[in-house]
Amino acid sequence: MIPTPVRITRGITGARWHLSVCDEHLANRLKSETGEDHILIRCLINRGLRSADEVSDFLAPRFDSHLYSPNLLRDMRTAVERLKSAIINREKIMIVTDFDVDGTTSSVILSQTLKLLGGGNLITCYIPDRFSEGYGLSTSIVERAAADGIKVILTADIGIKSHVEATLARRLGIDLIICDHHLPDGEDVPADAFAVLCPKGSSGVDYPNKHLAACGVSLKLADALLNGHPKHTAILESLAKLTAIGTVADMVDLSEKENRAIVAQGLRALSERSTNPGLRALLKFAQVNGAVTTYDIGFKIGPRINAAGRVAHASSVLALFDAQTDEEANDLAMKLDALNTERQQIQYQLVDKLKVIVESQREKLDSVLLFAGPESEGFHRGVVGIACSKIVEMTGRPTLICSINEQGMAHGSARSINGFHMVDALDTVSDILVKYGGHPMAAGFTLTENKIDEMRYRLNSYAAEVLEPGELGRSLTADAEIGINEVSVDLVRSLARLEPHGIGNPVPTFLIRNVPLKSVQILKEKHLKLILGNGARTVDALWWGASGHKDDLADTAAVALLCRPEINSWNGRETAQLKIIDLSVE
Ligand SMILES: [Mn+2]
Repeated sequence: MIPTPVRITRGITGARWHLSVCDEHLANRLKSETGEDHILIRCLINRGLRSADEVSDFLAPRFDSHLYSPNLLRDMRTAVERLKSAIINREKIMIVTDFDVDGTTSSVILSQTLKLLGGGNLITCYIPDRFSEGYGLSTSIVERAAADGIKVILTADIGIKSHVEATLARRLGIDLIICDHHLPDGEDVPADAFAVLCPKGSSGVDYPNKHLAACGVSLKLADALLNGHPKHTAILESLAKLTAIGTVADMVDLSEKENRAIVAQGLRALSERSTNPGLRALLKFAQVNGAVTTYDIGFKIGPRINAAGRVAHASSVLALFDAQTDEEANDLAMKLDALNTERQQIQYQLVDKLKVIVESQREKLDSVLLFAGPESEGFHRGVVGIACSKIVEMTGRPTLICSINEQGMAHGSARSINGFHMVDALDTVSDILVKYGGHPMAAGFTLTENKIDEMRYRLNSYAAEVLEPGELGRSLTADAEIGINEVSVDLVRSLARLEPHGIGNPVPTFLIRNVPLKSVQILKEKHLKLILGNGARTVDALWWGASGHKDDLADTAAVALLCRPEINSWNGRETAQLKIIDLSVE
């Protein structure tokens, strides 16, 4: 879907506006084949759907039938046999995972499953320390495991590039089983690994879902391990809770059928009272009540789990999910909550500091932004990645932030925009980098402090070659243009069937043009409330944090909006209102 610019090219916030182009022929066909509303159909087409079957699967995600067979992952049978024989022969198993949400939820999914199969005291879980050990499996972890008599190492969210470690493990008599989702096309898996479960590359050729998170791969392994277990279905439905948390937090594509089924089931199960004291305590401290949404995971649950690995150690997350009593769980959840508050403060201070710099350079901002500073001045290694995302959101420019330690080494994170492949960009400066890696949209890198200015200069020269000026800056895309008269409670209900939202399936946004503006008022000193329409039927529109735009709307007769319809419940009565994303005076 190629979004085209609309006649109004910029909103009042400075963002460029686009409207998705619709294949009318396809829309008419799907509408007649499915009987669904035409606005909903347009949103579904924008999310990549092309057939009536895809539409019905999307609108009704099913955990019992939308999951693929775990055996489509090459090596699944080998991995299952080895883990089962380890349990029968009482061999020690060590689970090693990443310190983020995807990694920690994988650790809990795998250890709970192996315990259900009788692995109880054979299992240890290990998470490398972000600061002292860094990402991934290392030779020292493998050596320590061998010294401890470990016979099987099971990794999740790490390991796919651990060629040296796999060879070492084999030499030390350890079987390495890897659950990962980071294999780039054309690259081989570690030849000495005992089994590799990965939906991508050579090991995932037969697996249809290329967007499985590592916790999703872990769920597939659990599915295969528990095959024949009397409570197989109930256990998997329950494990979907943690899988949904890891899947949403890892920002994989949620328009994919299998991911959608996992997340929908997980949200359903999370909304019921959990039997796990740790999960109950986590939801309580995160103030998540009632029907849990992907927003709750992304903004309340995920950050609390991540905070441990960002400012302390991720092992406290494992302890939380292992807690046997509410008292123990509450203590641990409170600790995570405090770590999250600490992380937030460090992050807010850094982002505020960078915002001031960005504002002061507004007219002559670099195409690629690169900031660096010492840890002692708030450039904390645990938050530079999140800070990058905030600056990208604000500026629409690829952003890199480095945290410089006392030894003069700069550890950086990078976040990008469409059209600028971050790893390709880092390739062009690889001669001055100590190490780097990542995805098109996000990467990490290390270099010495004295090379930072050169890196900034060279990345901007590269950007001048690959980026058009029009690709920089914030841009917003509407799913469709609708009329103000189409905004109704029924429309909001119909659009709710697109949930759960996330990467690949954003909350739908609409363009409404030429709407009469009846009045504007400020709410709670910060927000704007617009009353739209004329005559008998009016629609309220709320614009959060936009009180500064009130003067721009003086003497305005009509506006164009990029907005999202919502339901306002008041006094038992439901009405449709709009949430404004951006506005333009007509
Ligand atoms: Mn991951």
